[in-house]
Amino acid sequence: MNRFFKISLIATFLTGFAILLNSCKKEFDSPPGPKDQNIVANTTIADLKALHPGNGAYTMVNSDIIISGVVVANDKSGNLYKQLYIEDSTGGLQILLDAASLYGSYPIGRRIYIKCNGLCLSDYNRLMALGVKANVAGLPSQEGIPSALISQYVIGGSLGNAVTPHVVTLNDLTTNMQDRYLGSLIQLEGFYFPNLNQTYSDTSAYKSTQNRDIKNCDGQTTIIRTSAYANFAGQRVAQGRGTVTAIYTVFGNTKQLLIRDTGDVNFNEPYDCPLPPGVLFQEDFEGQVTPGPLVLNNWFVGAEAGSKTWEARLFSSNKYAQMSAFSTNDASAKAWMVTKAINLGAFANKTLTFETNAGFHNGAVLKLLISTDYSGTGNPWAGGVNWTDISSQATFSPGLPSGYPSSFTPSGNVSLNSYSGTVYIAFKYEGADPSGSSSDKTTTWQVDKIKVTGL
Ligand SMILES: [Ca+2]
Ligand SMILES: [Ca+2]
Repeated sequence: MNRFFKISLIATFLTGFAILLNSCKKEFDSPPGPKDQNIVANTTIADLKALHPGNGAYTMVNSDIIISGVVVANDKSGNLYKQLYIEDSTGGLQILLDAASLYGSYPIGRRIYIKCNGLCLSDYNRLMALGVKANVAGLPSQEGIPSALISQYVIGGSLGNAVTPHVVTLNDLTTNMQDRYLGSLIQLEGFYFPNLNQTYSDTSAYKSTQNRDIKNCDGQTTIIRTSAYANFAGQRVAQGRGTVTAIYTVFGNTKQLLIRDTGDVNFNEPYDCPLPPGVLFQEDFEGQVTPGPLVLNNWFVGAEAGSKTWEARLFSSNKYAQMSAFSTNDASAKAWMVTKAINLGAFANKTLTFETNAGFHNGAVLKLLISTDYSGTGNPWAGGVNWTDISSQATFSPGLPSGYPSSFTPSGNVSLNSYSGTVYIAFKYEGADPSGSSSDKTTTWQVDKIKVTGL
């Protein structure tokens, strides 16, 4: 072994030892990644936001304000573009940065410091952001901090800081521009998508941003707003009920939630809301998108004859199911709307109620049917499925030959005491629109507030 080789062997050994020591030290002494810089925030996010009066003004920061916050949302999924949301213990704020793939430098959980002197606060329909003031086509505009200047204003700190959403109710969120939760990561519990048959955003070439209603079992509704450029835009919305984590934003007086990706939608509980005591089934159609097809889990809606069937409609802030053969030119119109399975249990007194309204009444019939042997799927008119006509037990709208009665007609109590176990209730429309009008039976029948109780 020559001298040179011996030295290099020792050097290799020492280097290896040093690396070993170094990695041990890292493991025990400091978390991975960069440390917080030698910089101290002197202003809270809430105090910075309080400088901005609103109304789309451009509020220049002219003093050495430094804020610090942890990244709670970035552009990783594409739902946000050229922006971050950061939070400290007082509030959240949208930060505009004129650069793409920000998530590489600013992952969720990274602390950042922002030297605000020279930056500009403004709001877009009351959602506040921090950026720069620019002139676009001769008009003032708030824009992202130019990418070449980002390092002058934004200082990256430690990674892996805890990001915990604020668990709130919809009533906790106001559209006041200084609302503590605006721009912050919040979590709402007990929500679901009333229309399950949709994607998170636009999948067409137009790529328009889309609002999707979510609803809770108290009947409150809010919006999840998603860019068509989000990588989950084409995914079908979550099919259950549960918690949603999101950045709380506003557009004027409208509350809007921005999810970071579909991992923020934990709708893992059963879809249907728990029913009040004594209620075995109820449907008021308020979750429907109108006008449009009825979208109801495990119901059957379809035409036995003719081209039309029951659909969702809205009038005077009330949604309901509607069927009319008017203007179909169908010689026969038979349309079924069958509920999902209703378990009558062992109650002694079981009662069905509903409401109807009949417009332009010229003889089309609405029948109320019940079955104990329908399977819950497939054509309810198929051979072997038995339906009992219990229409005579209910009161139906008297209808008007022209226009509509001023209100729905309650059915009265329809006793289901002779039934037990699982039943299906069907509303069957029977009409016709043959050539000419003398034999038309094209009444518009509307059904709402179907309810079965057991006591
Ligand atoms: Ca209704
Ligand atoms: Ca006709």
